[in-house]
Amino acid sequence: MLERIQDALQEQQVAITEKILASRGTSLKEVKAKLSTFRVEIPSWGFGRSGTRYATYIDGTEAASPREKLALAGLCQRLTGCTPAVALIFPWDGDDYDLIRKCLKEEGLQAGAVNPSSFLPRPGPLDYRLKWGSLTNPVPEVRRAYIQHALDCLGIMRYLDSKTLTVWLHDGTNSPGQLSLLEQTRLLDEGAQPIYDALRPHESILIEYKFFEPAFYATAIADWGRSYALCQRLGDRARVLVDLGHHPLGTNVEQIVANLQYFGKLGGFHLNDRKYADDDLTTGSVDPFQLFRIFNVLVEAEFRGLQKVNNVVFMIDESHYLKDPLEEMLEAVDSIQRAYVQALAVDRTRWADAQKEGDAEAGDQVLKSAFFDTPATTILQSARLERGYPADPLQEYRFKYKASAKRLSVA
Ligand code: PSV
Ligand code: MN
Repeated sequence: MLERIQDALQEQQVAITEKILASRGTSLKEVKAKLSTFRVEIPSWGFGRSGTRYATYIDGTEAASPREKLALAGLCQRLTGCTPAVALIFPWDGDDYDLIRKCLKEEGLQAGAVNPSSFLPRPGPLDYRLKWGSLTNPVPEVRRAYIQHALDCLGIMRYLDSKTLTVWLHDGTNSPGQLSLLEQTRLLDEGAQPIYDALRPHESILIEYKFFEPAFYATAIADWGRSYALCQRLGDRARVLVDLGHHPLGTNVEQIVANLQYFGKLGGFHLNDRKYADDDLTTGSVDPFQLFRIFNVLVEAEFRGLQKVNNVVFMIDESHYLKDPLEEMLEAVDSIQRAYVQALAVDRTRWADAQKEGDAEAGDQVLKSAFFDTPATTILQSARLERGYPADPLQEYRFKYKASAKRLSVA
């Protein structure tokens, strides 16, 4: 009886949703078709436990090894159907590339972007001297060793069948006397060239920027302008990577996205949320409206023929300090899909008319109505069920899988 009522209710919700979407110039079929090809890469490091400089609280829900991380990534894909690729970072993910390849295969996953780590000290020339940077390190031996590490990562990429190298450099200075700013920028451009030159035609490099941390005076790639200039100089296969947490507070991130798309240089995203700095919080947990505004630009760019949404690499870059990492990942994926659905439901004709008429109020109402009034939950649930995935992946995980998982006490 209860089931019949639920089915009838769902039918009614779907019928209302069809009407709402039709009134906005689209349809449930179109939105579901877009959703079915939409993919988000999940990071291996996002399944571990992160901490602050005060403590790291291990509670048994985090993965401790590359194998465990990939097992959770596999479960994430089985629950969502939209996270088939895992971004990897070396040497954080170890050096057993055979094991990684085997685990990916066993879990039905692909390798996503490969990140050479510039910041992690290790035996050899990339030791404590990395504190002076990688490509912009004043010591030539360290610079050469980092370039070699990036080239080794290209080799790993090929071995794992990935096509994207993502580069973030922790390089920068903490005081004006540490390194000439002109020297810093010269070393950056010169050092990046041999890495770019080693790419094969079907491979690409995405270059991330961040305005501070760990450098507090002058980060080498501090903003999208510097990343853009570097990519422009390197060539077509270099594009900018926008990490949502890497801007000063108040920055209009969606405008950066629009500019990069207009100039053909948007490569992808590291999705997360933030309140104060590079907080790496769950995507959409603090400011889902910003996420929607970004997706609104992405959908419009596709509409204008500038860049297809599926040509952008969406990656999650979060660090999980409190919650169960897989739960946070599922929450993030849901928020990202939701923002995409809301953006697909923007009435583009009405918005264009409002702009032409100089009616900012009407324009804002179009966007707000897409954000607040789109029945995103109904759309997402019916799209997931249709593809054979659980309607609510987070609840499915909680009640089907997690109940039997072991929990350690807080260490
Ligand atoms: C730097 O803060 C960063 O965003 C880069 O993408 C790193 O690779 C990643 O975080 C490590 O968590
Ligand atoms: Mn990042």
